[in-house]
Formats: sequence, structure tokens, C-alpha cells
Amino acid sequence: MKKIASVAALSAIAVGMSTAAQAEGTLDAVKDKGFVQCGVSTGLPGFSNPDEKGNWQGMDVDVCRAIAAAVLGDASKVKYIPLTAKERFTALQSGEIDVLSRNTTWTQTRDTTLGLNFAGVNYYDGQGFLVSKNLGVKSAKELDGAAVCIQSGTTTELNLSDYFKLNNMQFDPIVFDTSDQTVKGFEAGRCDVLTSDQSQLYALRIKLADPSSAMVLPEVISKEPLGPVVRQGDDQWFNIVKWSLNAMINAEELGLSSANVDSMKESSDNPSIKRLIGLEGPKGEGLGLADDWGYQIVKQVGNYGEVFERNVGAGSPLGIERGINALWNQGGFLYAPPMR
Ligand SMILES: N[C@@H](CCC(=O)N[C@@H](CS)C(=O)NCC(=O)O)C(=O)O
Repeated sequence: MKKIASVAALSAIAVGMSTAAQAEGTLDAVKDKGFVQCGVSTGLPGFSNPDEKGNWQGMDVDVCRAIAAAVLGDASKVKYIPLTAKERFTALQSGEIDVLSRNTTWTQTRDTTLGLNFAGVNYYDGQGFLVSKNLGVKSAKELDGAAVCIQSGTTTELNLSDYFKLNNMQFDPIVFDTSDQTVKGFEAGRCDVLTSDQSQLYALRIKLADPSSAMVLPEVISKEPLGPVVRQGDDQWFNIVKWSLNAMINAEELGLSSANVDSMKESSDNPSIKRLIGLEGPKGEGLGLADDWGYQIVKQVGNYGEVFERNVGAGSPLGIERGINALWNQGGFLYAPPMR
């Protein structure tokens, strides 16, 4: 009952809000202020995390940067707003941010009852478990009675209780608000297990004082398609976010990268490439953007593969394989509609 009330309250905020962004449309509001306000996590390596100099980096950050490159011609024109899992949807509903790009799972409830729309998937994830090697556990099925460190306001919380119920097991939830607190709780021995999206387990593991003391169990207990979210009722902005992501995925499929986009612009005869960088085809008109919006994304941010490699792939401390996040024609799920 309590949950239903809180969802209703959030929807009421969504329906009742009248922010500047809403009145004039998010695109115009972003152009007027000169930057995109992007809701990110409070710090999650590989996805949205500030480096030593305070520069935000990660897969989700690169979605924000791509939108800024497409809309303003400058990927650096982003203001990052760190949000906990609990705060994130209200921040979007109230107009405090223009887009939420924060390892957020696309679910039916979130897509339909919060006044929000998911614009695509930038990382296919699934929930897993991290345990201390000392525990001597090899499978999640051996976790009956475990104390589990978990973050509030997440799908993780809901999946955990489904999984334990389905397997006739008990657990003791130890709930935190941020991932930093969750890792600290795990390290301090407040729980036997930490559960979250698998990608994040790798990210959190490298935050441990001794990463080799912990291991990720083999079970993946849920589907967590993560992607950027916008407010309902602003289709132009929804399209911009959706096609910024599609442009990165299509660029990889076409072999177009930040390194070769200039030479391709000079010499490529491939009509798909010419359309993506705005020399031919639909260009920017339908989106309300400059014709070179796709070129700016590829030049300044890169294609999806480049974004993946530098943030979470082999070239990063996380070292995650492409797996299901490979392109559709390379054994993965990534499939962007054609740009024509
Ligand atoms: N994908 C899940 C989980 C998202 C989530 O917030 N996970 C935590 C677990 S590590 C996190 O990212 N925390 C980052 C933070 O505290 O800002 C969801 O959308 O509910």
C-alpha cells in the first residue's frame, strides 16, 4: 500500500509540474541556457563517475555528452547533477534535469506511471551477487539466511525479494542510499553479499581495498536494460535523446569513428555514412537540430564501440567483454533503426 501511494504522489508531481523546460520545450530551454542538465549517479566507475579533476566520465556520461554535441555542437556543455536512486525520477519530473542518464532500468511501471519515457538502451545488464571469497559460497542458491547489502529505490531490491521467495530462501536486507555506502557496508562486514546490476559489481569491486578478496557469483537473476529517460509530453526532446543514442550505435555498425569521421566526410561514397554525418538525407530538420548533429556526436564522443571500450571495456579498469552489448550482427542485442 505504501508503495502505491508513493508512485501516485510522484505521478501527481509529474502531472502538476509547470517548469520553464516544460512551458517552452526542453530543446529551447537547453539552447537558451547553453547546456544540458544531466542527472547521473553519485559515483559509479564506468558509468558516471568524476575523475581526480572532477571531470565526469562513463557510458552514461557519454550519452549526456552526445546530446550536448548534437544540440549545442559542444559535448562539454553539460551540467552533471548527481542523484541517488531514490531522488532520480523526482529530479526529472520536477524539471531539475533535462535527461536522466544514470544506470536506470527500463520497466513497465517506470515507463508508464511516472510521467516519463525511456529513450532506448545504452547497456544491457542483469542483476548479480558479489560475495567475500571467505564465505566459501559458489552459487546464489547457497545464500539462504544471508545478510544482503542493497541500495534503496532500485529494481535490485524488488528482484532480490522475488529471487529469494522463488527459491524458498530467507534474507536480511541491509539497505543503503548510495553505492559508496553500500560498498563500505560490505567491506565492514555488515552483510555477506552485495547485490546490484552485474556491471556495477565489477565497478564496485575495484573500489574495495582488496578487490581480489571478493568474487561475482555466476547467477544473473534479472533483465536490466539501462537507458536514458526523459519526461513524457515533449516528443521533440524524446526524439533527440533517442536518435543521439541511435547515431552512436549506427556509427559503429558503419565503421565510422572519431578517428576517421573527418576523412569519411571528405571521401566516403557510402550513402548511410553521408546521411549519418548530415551530408545527405534527413539531416537535422526533423529533430530541430543543425545538419551536422550526427557528425558532432561521432567526432566529439565517438561511436558506441569506442564509448564502450574506453569506459567499461578492455581498455578500462572494469575490463567487461562486449557480450550481449555487441552489435546485432556480431552476436549482441544492439540494433538501431536506420537513419534515412
Ligand atoms: N538499474 C537499477 C539499479 C540502479 C542503482 O541505483 N544501482 C546502485 C547500485 S550500485 C547505484 O548505481 N548507485 C550509484 C549511486 O549511489 O549513485 C535501477 O534502475 O533501479
